[in-house]
Order: sequence, then C-alpha cells, then structure tokens
Amino acid sequence: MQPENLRALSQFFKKNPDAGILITLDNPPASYGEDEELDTAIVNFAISESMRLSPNSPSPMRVVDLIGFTSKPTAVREESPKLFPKVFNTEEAQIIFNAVKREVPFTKVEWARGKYLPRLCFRYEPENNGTIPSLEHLRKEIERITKKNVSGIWCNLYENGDHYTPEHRDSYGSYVYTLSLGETRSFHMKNATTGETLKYNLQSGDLFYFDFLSNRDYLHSIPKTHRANVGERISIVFFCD
Ligand SMILES: O=C(O)CCC(=O)C(=O)O
Ligand SMILES: [Fe+2]
Repeated sequence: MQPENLRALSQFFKKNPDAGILITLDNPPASYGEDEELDTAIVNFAISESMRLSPNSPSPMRVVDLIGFTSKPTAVREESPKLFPKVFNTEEAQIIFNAVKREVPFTKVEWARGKYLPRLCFRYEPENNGTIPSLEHLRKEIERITKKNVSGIWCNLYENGDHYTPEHRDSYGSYVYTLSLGETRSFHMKNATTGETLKYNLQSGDLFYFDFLSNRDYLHSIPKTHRANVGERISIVFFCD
C-alpha cells in the first residue's frame, strides 16, 4: 500500500469523523508502506471508529470502498441502499406530515426555462429565509438517529399519482437519508450499468438511506402511479456529510 493512499484514507477519516469504518485486511502484509507509524495510526483509528458506533444507529457499520485504493488494506462497503422501516410510527409520522405541510411553502420549481419539476418542492435555506420549526426538529432527530451532520434539506410534495421524480443522481451530500410521510410510494434504484432495478415501497415514517457509492452506481426515481385514490406524500431529503 502506497503512502499517498494512506494519506488519502487519513484525510477521509478527518473529513468524516462519524464514518465508522471497518477495514478488513486480507493477507495483511508485515508492513503496509514506508510510513509504518502512519499505517498503524490509521488502522487503529479505523478500528476505534467502527467500535464507537451505537448498535441502535441505522448505520451500524459503514465499510467503505475507497476509490483509488490500490492494494491492502482493502475495504468493503456497508450495505447501501437500505430501508429503515418506521423510524417514526404511524401516529408520529402523521403529526410530522401535518406540521411540515402547514409550515413549508412548497412551490413549483423551474429547473429550465418554462420547465418545472413534476412535483412541488422546497429547498430549506434557514440562513436566507428563516427557520422552520418542524424541519429543525427533524434535523435534530435525524442527526441523533444517524450520528451524522445534516448539511442540507430538500422537501418534496407529491400531491397525487401524477407527481413523480424522474431518474437522477443526487448532487449533494455523501450520505442521503430520505424520510417518507403520508402516502406509500414506490422508490426505484436502477443500476446505471446493468439496468437491474431495486424496488422499495416507502411508507409513512420510513427512512431510506444510500451513500455516495450507491449514488454513483444507481439512478433513483419515484415513478408515477395509476393506483386509485393516491393521496399526498411528502419526502424530506437530508444530505449529510
Ligand atoms: O421523494 C423521494 O423519496 C425521492 C426524492 C428525490 O430523489 C430527490 O428529491 O432528489
Ligand atoms: Fe434524489
């Protein structure tokens, strides 16, 4: 293993102090590189970080596939994407839905001249537009549950089955958590290379998680639905570092 890879790894840990990394050494060499002290410090740091994670965290063990990592130690990914069902129970989720619906000024968002996103949206920028109590409450809850720092919040309101989100990748955050409230909708993750599609039913109170590697490898979407009487769904996307 080259010292520059170790330095990149070290920087990764510094930037993501809550990352909780497990490094698996297959055929650990006697010495990883020229800078043995740095090797040892990094591996010890990785192990202590992985042990620090709470067993109740929805992100129990992230084992990261480090991009550009050439040899040992190798790293493997934590399971992602992943659905955490019912982080809020049905009653709590309904109360949160009502508060968010009341407080958040959802609007049509123009993404190109005369072209609008096919749902109502809101980008939360408290520094510009003031704080919204329900979103601040959720930010704290999500940070408590995930042990991560929420760096951005984006809200969607699907008023009916014609409202949808086309296939895309997200552009913010290394770790994306989406809270679903209200109507159950289908969430698709399509592998950009193989076309294989993972399908999830997102119910009120569910939290869906994917990391930057899943975001790289998959396109995600909420398709239209032609079911009868499709009610409103709100999703709140928490971009975390
Ligand atoms: O509504 C959802 O669950 C997903 C929305 C989404 O992917 C987005 O706003 O970027
Ligand atoms: Fe997205």
